Amino acid sequence: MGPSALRTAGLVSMLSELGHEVEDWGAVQPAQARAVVHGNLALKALPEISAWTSAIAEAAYTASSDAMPIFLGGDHSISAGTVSGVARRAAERGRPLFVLWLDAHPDFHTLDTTTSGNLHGVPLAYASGRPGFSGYFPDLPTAVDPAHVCTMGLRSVDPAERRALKEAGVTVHDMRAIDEHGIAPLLRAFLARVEKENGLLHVSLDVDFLDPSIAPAVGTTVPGGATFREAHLVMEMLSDSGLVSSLDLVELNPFLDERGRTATLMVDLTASLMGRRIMDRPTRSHSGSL
Ligand code: B3U
Ligand code: MN
Ligand code: MN
Repeated sequence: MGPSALRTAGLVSMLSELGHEVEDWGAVQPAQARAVVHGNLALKALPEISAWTSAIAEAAYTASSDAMPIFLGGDHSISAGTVSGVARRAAERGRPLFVLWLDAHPDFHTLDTTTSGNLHGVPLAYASGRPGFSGYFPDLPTAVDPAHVCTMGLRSVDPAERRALKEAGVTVHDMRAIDEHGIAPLLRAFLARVEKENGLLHVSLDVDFLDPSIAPAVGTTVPGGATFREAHLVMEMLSDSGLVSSLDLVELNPFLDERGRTATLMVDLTASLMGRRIMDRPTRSHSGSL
């Protein structure tokens, strides 16, 4: 229902009005699921999600050949496919792929460490080549270097994830860091790295990055999330950078929404990322004269 709600909230017409040429590719069809059995009996829908991951990775690879794909979820497990698909494309182009993960959670569990068994908790670990996926998820053509991953907005991290994030060297800007430093300098530093290394940038926006008071339509609300203004600022800075090459909009559950306000906010945030401005000049995101 998430993709339908984003379409109903005007995603396509908004993009067209901003001057972008849009092709709606509709729904990806999953590959045939095959029996996959894992020792962690908590895992939910492993054969289905594994099959979806290969179909989504293929679609992401194809769509990123000469366009900027926007992937609509659905569960954040789709990003196992989207990130691995665009990583394969980036590698082919000889460009490093960077990932900005905007989420209350790092989604950095392996199949062995998740206790909830919810596979929306594993996509970043899979795409960055953490061990234990082989034989259960599709073979990864190209892993994202964890040193190229930046998570922002974290406020719910399981102990196994905390250890793995440190060990892998993922950049973590949790809510405390955002409160202490402000979101702009943290993002600016990451974007400077992407630019310096001539990278491509995949942005994965989980609805629960946002504070539940402005974005109630998600199954896993966590208090203390990004504000309306922080979220728009992030999107505007990403837009100014010109570095974003693909985007996920995930975890929207319209069943939990209030008159479509979360879907509308996700579309408006996408508009900021795709060029909408308050005034008809780019927001100054660097120090200099005002
Ligand atoms: N880390 C917990 C909670 C969670 C992760 N992603 C979401 N929730 N949306 C887990 O279940 O893996
Ligand atoms: Mn997530
Ligand atoms: Mn989340």
